[in-house]
Amino acid sequence: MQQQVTSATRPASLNEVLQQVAEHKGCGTSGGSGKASCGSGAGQNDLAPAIWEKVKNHPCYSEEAHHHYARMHVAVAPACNIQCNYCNRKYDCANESRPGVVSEKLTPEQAAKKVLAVASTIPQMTVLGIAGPGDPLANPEKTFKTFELISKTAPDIKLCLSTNGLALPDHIDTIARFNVDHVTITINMVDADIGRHIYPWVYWKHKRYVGKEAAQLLTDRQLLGLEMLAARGILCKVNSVMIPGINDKHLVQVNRAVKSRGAFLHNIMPLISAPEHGTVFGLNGQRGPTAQELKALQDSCEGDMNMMRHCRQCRADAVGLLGEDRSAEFTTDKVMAMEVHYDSEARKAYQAKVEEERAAKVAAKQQELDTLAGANSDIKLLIAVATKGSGLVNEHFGHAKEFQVYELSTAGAKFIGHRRVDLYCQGGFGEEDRLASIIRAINDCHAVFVAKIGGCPKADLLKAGIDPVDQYAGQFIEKSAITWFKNYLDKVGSGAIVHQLRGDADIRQGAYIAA
Ligand code: CLF
Ligand code: SF4
Repeated sequence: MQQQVTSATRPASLNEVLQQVAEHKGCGTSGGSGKASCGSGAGQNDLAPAIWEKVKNHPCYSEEAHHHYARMHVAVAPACNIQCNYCNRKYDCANESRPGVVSEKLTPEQAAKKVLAVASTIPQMTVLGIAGPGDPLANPEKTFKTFELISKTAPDIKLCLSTNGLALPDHIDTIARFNVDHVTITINMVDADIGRHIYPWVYWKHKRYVGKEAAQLLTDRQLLGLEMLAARGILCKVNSVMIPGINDKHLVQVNRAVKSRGAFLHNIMPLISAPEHGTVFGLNGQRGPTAQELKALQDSCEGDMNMMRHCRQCRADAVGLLGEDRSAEFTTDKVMAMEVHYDSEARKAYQAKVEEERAAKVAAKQQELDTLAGANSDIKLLIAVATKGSGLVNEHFGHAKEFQVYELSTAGAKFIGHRRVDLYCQGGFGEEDRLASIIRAINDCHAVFVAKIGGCPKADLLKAGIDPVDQYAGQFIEKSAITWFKNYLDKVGSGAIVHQLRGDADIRQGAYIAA
């Protein structure tokens, strides 16, 4: 029989963690506070110091950090102990970005060398995650051997793990022993009647379970594992895949269930489903959510819990800032040929510079925000931003592979997601079909901020009602957005323009096509 952990039997530290989470949650309800501080957007002043220390340079646990710090995954865990209807790990395309996809599988020793090579080349790489391509805890020897090697050679790198949770309760002690301070569990349901439509089978203790029994076993193990992690003070994030018609309404209940068990952050991601992926959902035509459906669900959960909105649904061998992929620079052949000098002092010095830039960004935003104080308007609107990172408007429209989306209101500029797009610029000329798909991807936005843009796309964007804004090239995103928004409100106030609502936008489902 499984061990049951209840609030009465919870160790004191779980209650402490729940208390800390509850206390910093005060920032969570949207609007009003004047700070874009909800959920993973929480900053230094919103979190208990011990928690801030853990999240401040983790690009997934802190929205602010994801503009500055990178993560990498090593694909040491090929096997899985369950089947999800949205997963097919046979698919392997270097241009594809979605979970479960990798170009090469590594041994722990190869992985350890790769981590040192990346850390030496990308000093802002602060987190090593193991996220597949199968389930890390269905491959415990390889996973923990990798952590052991890295904790010895590069102790400044945070260790992170992402699991389906089935085997999690069996590995809590080992996770704690290796100082793995961040664990993600993918929880798509807490009701087996819903779960049986997502999981055809699970394999546990040498036995295959199917149907409702499989889903019940999985949810029991996931929630138990979550409580056990929280009891150890290990920060736990829950990922949920939003599957319209199957678990979309139910995810509000999942949100409450994981919050009450001590989860730090909830990340609701759109289902990626296309026939060419060969997944059950892809082949049976199961659709993913639209941008508005996803945002409405995230907004409805935000009152109850910290929400992550900057997830890029990474490959299991991703390298770089979230949203960029540098894995091609670190293939096994290249890494094995590299002479690596791991210099933790140089990394520290670089990261100190990053912190200076980050502090300047926060100060600039706050200064601009202060000038909005007292503004009285119910207007909320979205803008899209082309950026290469560092929180700056520093990417050309035609070179953008994604746009970051911010919601502007009198409370400030709040990051609410990103839209991946195919490159418009094809080496000297623009591709008309791609422009149409980019416009559909940001169709819910009033403006797009870019470092530079050509005449043709500018005209088409204007025709679609999206204002192409290039006067903030090289400047901080949030400060620029607030300045632009004040100007927008002035124009509405003076009658120069009429504020209009925008329509919905597409979340791109197909494979990522690199130019
Ligand atoms: Fe990797 Fe996951 Fe750790 Fe991040 S990713 S194991 S917590 S270091 Fe991050 Fe990628 Fe989203 Fe995962 S953006 S898929 S949430
Ligand atoms: Fe695929 Fe992960 Fe589900 Fe396993 S747990 S089937 S690797 S998505």
